[in-house]
Amino acid sequence: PWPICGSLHPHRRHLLARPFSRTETPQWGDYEIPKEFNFASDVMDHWARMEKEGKRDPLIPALWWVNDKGDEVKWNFQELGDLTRQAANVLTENCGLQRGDRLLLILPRIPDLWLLTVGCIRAGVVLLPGTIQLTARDILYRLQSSKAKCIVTNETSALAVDSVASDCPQLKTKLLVSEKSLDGWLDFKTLLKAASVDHTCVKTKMQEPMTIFFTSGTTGTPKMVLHTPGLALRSCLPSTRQVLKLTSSDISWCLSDPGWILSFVASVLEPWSSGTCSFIHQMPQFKPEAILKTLSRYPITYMTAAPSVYRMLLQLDVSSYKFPTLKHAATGGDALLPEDFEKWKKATGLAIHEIYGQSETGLTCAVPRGIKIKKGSMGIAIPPFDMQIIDEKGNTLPPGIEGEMAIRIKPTRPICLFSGYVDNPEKTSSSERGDFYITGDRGTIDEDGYIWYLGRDDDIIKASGYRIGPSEVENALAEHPAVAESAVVGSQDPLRGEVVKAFVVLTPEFRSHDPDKLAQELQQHVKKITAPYKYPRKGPLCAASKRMKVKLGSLGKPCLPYNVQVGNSNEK
Ligand code: BCO
Repeated sequence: PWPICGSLHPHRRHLLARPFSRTETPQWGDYEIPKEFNFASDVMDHWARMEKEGKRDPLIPALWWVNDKGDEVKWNFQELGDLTRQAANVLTENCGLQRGDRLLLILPRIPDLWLLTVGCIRAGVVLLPGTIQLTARDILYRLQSSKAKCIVTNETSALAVDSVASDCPQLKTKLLVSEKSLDGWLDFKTLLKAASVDHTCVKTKMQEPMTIFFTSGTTGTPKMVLHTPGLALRSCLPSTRQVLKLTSSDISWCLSDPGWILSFVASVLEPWSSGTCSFIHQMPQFKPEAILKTLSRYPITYMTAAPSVYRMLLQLDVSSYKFPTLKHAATGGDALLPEDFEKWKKATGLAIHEIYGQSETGLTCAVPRGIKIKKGSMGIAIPPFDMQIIDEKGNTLPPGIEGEMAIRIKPTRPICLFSGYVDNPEKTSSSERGDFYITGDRGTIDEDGYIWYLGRDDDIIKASGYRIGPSEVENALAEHPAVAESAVVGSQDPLRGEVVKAFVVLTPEFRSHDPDKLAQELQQHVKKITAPYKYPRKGPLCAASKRMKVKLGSLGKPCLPYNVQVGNSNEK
């Protein structure tokens, strides 16, 4: 048995109930750690057996993928079992990967991405997901810092990989997922067809690495967040199941990009641990109308998306669409505004349930289905996490007092919490204080155990559900000859929560340039240097060009509520 980390708040005790029968869902207790756990054999193969035994309808796909061209893929758990065993064989036999080797996976939302994800888990290959927005430079950094032996991508990102691969001596294999072939690249689709369906799944120990997510910090380059199979086991725990209450007849759509932990949790772990169908719509670009049409057209029962997605959907007339099967909406990645909750409820009749988590923590707090919703609160901590609000000395604070949101790690570190930042013990230990892992977020807790998020405790910018380190944008700007100095901050935005705002001091030779054009040039420059989602959407140059006269060299007008005056030291 796993010692309980902290006391369980009375409000959360009902979460320990076990409503599922052993025959239906694999069972582990909230505070039990098995010695070994492999999501592929313990969960995916379990559901394949349930299909064979007639306990899950094999006509309900486990993965249902569609795109804008009308293409469709439907695989049940038995088919996914064979295909992911084949994918595992491609990784070990064709790519020469061994247990513990690292693989960088950069693919759009195509079915192969899910095959390779489970293939890695079967083979014990450590998966490093990356968004398709990564530039050549981002890829270089990830390959070098992780020492990944294999990269898997499509033909678009393959060009970027080839431009940097010579600087990555540890990179042994490049695997292409495409209808075309490329010199120097193995062809995944051909190899998959030829691969055997027989594969012996690795018996993964609980402390072994499973996935690494890159996440931005307040300084420097993104950090590598290491997770063990505990992250996957977490989705099978009784209290976690109470959050979403998914069943094997649900169809769940997560709109997050596969590079992020939200997608890993909500399009792989959560649905498949419950035998639920994971639905994917691949869109070349984010189009709110297309999302509303998909929700109307397909029998989706459950959706998860960042608050900005809901906000963008709400810009349209949502009430003119009918979502006949949708029964649950969830959101994570950022705080949901109470007015968006109200608008969505008015338009669809459904509440939006908040989920709070980070790359380091996975699912941390949530508003489980059926509990009272307190608008503006991200819900209650989900066992085995014991979340508290602490002060700067690591003492827990009483209800209503603002402090840092922290997860208890002593006497026992929850197995589903990350095990540390790879090759960065200083950063790992600086994320701990006393008995707690500190999230970097500020908040309060109320008498019922509901957590109320107040904002970041550091410089990190939370824009559209992305976590952006200001220094990454400042470094990108610094490479443009027009930029003498810059400072990047988060700026409140009605659509995206926050957006990146850059204050730029121009070099003398650019001071006479057209500010509009220069602002656009700087934006394009950042999009090329680093993943485009980080580009500054606001800045004195950009904002000024629309609303006020630009006086080059001036800092602009004071921002309300500040009244900035210039005086000398003798003036009062
Ligand atoms: O604003 P622009 O149109 O000028 O630029 C956009 C894109 O068009 C552009 N872009 C995208 N891919 C590109 C590209 N440019 C060049 N090459 C490419 N390959 O770059 C800008 C990217 O901004 P964006 O990603 O915000 O795009 P967009 O279309 O505005 O999308 C809006 C959202 C809301 C769909 C998007 O921001 C989004 O998906 N947000 C959610 C992020 C998320 O899932 N976060 C969860 C993280 S995990 C976590 O927090 C733990 C929770 C448990």
